[in-house]
Amino acid sequence: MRLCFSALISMVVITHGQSLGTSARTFEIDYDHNCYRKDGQPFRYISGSIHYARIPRFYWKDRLLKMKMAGLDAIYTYVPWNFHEPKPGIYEFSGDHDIVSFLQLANEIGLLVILRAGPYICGEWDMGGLPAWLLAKESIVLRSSDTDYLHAVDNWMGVLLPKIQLLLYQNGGPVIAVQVENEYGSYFACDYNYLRHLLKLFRHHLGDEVVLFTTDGSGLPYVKCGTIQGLYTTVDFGPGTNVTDAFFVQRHSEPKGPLINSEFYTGWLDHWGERHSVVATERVVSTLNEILAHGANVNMYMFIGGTNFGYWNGANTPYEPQPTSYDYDAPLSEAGDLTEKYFAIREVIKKYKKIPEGPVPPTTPKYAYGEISMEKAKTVIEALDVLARYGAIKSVYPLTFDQMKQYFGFVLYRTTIPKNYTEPAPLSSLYDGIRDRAYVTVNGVLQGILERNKMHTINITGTEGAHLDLLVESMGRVNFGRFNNDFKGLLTNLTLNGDILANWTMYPLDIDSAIIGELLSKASALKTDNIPSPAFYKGSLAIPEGIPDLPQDTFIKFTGWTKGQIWINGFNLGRYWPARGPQVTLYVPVHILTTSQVNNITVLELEHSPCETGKCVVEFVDKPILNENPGYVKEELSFNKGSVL
Ligand code: NDJ
Repeated sequence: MRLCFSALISMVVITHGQSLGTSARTFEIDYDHNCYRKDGQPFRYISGSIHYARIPRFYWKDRLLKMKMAGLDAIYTYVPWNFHEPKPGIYEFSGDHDIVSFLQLANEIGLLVILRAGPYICGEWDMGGLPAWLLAKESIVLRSSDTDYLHAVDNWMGVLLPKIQLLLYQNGGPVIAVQVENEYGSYFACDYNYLRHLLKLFRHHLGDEVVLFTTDGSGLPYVKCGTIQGLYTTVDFGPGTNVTDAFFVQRHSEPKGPLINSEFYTGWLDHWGERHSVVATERVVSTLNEILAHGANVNMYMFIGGTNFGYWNGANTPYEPQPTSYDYDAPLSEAGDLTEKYFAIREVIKKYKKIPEGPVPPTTPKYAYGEISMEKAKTVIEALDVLARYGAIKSVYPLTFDQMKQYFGFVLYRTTIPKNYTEPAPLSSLYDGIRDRAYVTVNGVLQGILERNKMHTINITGTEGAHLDLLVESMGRVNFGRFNNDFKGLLTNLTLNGDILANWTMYPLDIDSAIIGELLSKASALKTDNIPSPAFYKGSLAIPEGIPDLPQDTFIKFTGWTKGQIWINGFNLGRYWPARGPQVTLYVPVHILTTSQVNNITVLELEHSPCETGKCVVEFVDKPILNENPGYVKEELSFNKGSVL
């Protein structure tokens, strides 16, 4: 198998004989020498994955420079469709969503780009990057020739790809190759017409030159359904894999051309309630060395994982949502810190190519601002008038989030208790219909929690006519496998003591706008004392001006809190769930902090805060804790023994 290296020697010979210089920028596959060619020269890339949607724009340059200084030639990055088209025809390409600026920055730093354009991307991202509004058609078959799905894909790619076309390598940009779909061979549909449609669509917008490729697991069944003629097959595999066997699978589909591992796993993903995944550096560098010795192209997934800010995390099935941190035990930590894995990988790369001289950008300093007192502001129910900015929707039986065009976060579902239940009565969700967690209150007092795939029945008491409220939370949509069409909310009826509950009033909540608009204090209802109920807590962090090194990055720790969401100065940092782990701190990037005024902290605690009984504080610390794992324990809900009669 003649590879790039032997081509390199022959190229040196030719160089003496004739001028090879071509001014045109070209990037192509050389099937004769089984390698890429860049500007006519043999070329092999060593790449790392970074997802711009998981790194604040403030830090893009810092992370990309660290990747460059590790010796990387290129980066792989995903384009999450739902990050850019929140509603049909509404596009977001500014600020942290400014993909063009991100790619231009990579170009300026001297990093080439392999763009994973989707439309589906997996990536532990909500619904694998597909927008939830596709589910308005309940029968839609995602990732197929479904005409409504393809219509939406055509529209989206008609907006995205013209931007990318201008950034192709041959047009002066950094984009040397574009991935179509993602591990399609792992999906049940195996719809070649869908792939043919995408190939034609991508060629229409990007032209005939750019390298288009697919990525699939390194198994024959995967490459069978994952690719078609006209899309170059690449594979993915992690440390400890037999490299020869893995590339044999690629060769089954591509007898000639460069060997490419598009996802060499440097770590692995986490799920709430499981131990934090770590992969030993020695295992990573040993297989990396083998891959490079094969003369193959490689992309390290992830080189930096970053953060699932807001509600952006995905989930796997059986339903297991991923946490806010996407640290991935990657060479650069979630906060961009240089790790021993980073330097070990850099040493391996040095064996195969010259790496840039000069300083590696340092790990940014982290500061422990200490404990900040929090105070209960309002319960969700007390703030309903400012949270449900579009009012209420009434229906005999519950509607899903998707039917109400609510794509993330929370909906309050309200009905009344139909008769007196002085003894605990079972409140049940039929057929695992809770998507994904429901915080059940009677007249505002927390009774218990129903949870997808874990807790389908709880006992409640209440008087006839009392408010029975379920605050339903989407914990992230399935990003891998056939259950990608992950509808949210109450998908089935609820029964109380066996009788179906009817006549629901639903309040889709726009919490982020209420917090950004500082509306919580304007909510009409008076706040109650500390009864257990989903509630907002407020605090403020003052960072003095004039201190040379302040502010700095930090991590927020939730000792005594249970589960919820946190905003600082209106920025949604993500979910916290120390009661389940493994992460018990959240990364706070410095750019959301200020010294010019107090930093407003808003916490939505869905279960129990320490304020009910103890120290009502959150703490800013200078080190992350991502591996404390109390695991999943059936919550013994002591307070629902009480009576709300
Ligand atoms: O292409 C996928 C990538 O986006 C391949 N992966 C990666 C895991 O980090 C990531 O999702 C896999 N995902 S294999 C499925 C995991 C099922 C538990």
